[in-house]
Amino acid sequence: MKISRRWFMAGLAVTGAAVPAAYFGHREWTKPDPTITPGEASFDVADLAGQRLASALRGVWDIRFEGHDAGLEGLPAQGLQVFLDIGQKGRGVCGFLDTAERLRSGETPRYRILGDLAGADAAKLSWRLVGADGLVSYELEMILDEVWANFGNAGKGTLSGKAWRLDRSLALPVQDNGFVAVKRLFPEARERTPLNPTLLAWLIAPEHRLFHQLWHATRDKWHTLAKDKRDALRGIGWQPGPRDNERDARGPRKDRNGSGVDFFFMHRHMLGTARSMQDLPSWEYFPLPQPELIRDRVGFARYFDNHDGTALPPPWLADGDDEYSRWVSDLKTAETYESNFQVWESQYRDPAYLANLTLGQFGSEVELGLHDWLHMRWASVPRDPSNGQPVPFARDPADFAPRWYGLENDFLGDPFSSHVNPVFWHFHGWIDDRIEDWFRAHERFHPGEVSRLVVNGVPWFASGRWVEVDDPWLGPDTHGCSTTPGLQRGKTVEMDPETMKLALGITFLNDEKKLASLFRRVPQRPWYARNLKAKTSPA
Ligand SMILES: [Cu+2]
Repeated sequence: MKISRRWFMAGLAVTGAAVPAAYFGHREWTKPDPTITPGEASFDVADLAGQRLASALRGVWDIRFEGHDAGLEGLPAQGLQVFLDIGQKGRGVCGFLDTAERLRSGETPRYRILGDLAGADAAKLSWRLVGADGLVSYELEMILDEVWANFGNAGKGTLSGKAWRLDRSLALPVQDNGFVAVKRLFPEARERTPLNPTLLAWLIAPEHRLFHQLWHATRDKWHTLAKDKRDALRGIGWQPGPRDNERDARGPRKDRNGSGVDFFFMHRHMLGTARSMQDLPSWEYFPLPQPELIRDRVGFARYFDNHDGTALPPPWLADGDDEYSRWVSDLKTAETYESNFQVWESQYRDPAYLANLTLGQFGSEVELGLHDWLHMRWASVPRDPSNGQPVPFARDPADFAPRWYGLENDFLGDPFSSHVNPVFWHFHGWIDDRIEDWFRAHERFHPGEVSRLVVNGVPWFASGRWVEVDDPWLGPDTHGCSTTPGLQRGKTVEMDPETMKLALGITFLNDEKKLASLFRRVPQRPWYARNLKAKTSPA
């Protein structure tokens, strides 16, 4: 049995005097107690709830004290901050409290926070402050309150509570020293390493957003689509690859059908155009995980300020889908960096590994593994641009409301918006550079078997034993069926935003009635008519 401050203070309040309270305490001490001191320690890590609490707490907080006895000895009243760090599955809380400047300097902060989350819940946290003399000088009791708490880390969190001086006798009147700490929101990459206005204007144009989404969508979904959907997409020129010999990206033959070549090629093509508008260097290595506060306080501060735009946005929660929430949070751990990303970094620069792969196999492997994970590891919680409210499952892929076209929609997890995010270009640069490693590997192991060739204005490779296809797919521009001009000058019907929305609707909608109306809008082109005839004629 331990006598907590609350319990003790309650005792004082009830009895109205210190002596009876002490007597009351004594009675508790001498009551027979069933608990014993614990045995050997067990290996404990934070459970999911604990990890979520840790993730809500980790970071930089602005703190102010209020009340008659506000403040901490030796610290100014204004400009104070708290740095808090907790290991990924950790239960120990480490932190510092001082002015924002001093926390970022080489000087030792005046207060260090010691605490733990063992058995903690957000409604009641209690940590100690260790002062410069090495003594535990204050106790902080607080509760965590989050805006949009259900989404985890998506809104502002506040910690509010009381600070108690520990060198003050409990017999003295209670001091009035409250505090409120507000968590700083994670600064997005676009605030730190913005794309220039020319490039942005090109990227956010409906045409480009829809193109990038549709290019990924039809090849991602193709193997799952029913024949009427496939035919409708063929009808508007948006089948992935040559008609009737499409190259899906996720079906059972994805690694043999050349879809990986399309993946590498389309992004190299896109990078070339973007780099003509802005210098977009590739990452040389994947950015490192968050530095530990206790070892590198200045690095910790820079990381949470996202100073170079490569820090990981915190994970978020998707209500009712624990599996997805857990996946998002696992993907963002340091362990995942060490267990997966570093392995990819090594393998995809290893000639012995690369020389066994065709370009299509390599592209497919990168696309489905590393590439998807890069997108999600660096993704921030998706938000509705109209009010900033988190939408954990992101925009519906067939929702084309105008608000989604704004600059701030640069969610990395959706090809409609991912290319608007600066991080996209730096990691796609890294992926693109690996194609050159692949070429060098083949030059070393079987020289002359892969030869360079410019295709569609892009430095590329001739098809052959190691390159499956000679016609990498860029959408209707390379495999469309029509040169009929669309509403926009210099564009075919197929590249018109309305046609692309139609194609996306066909790809994603499952409502029979809505689909029937979409099918009616598919123009009956000559090839489509021919196709139908061939299938129904007895010959
Ligand atoms: Cu892409």
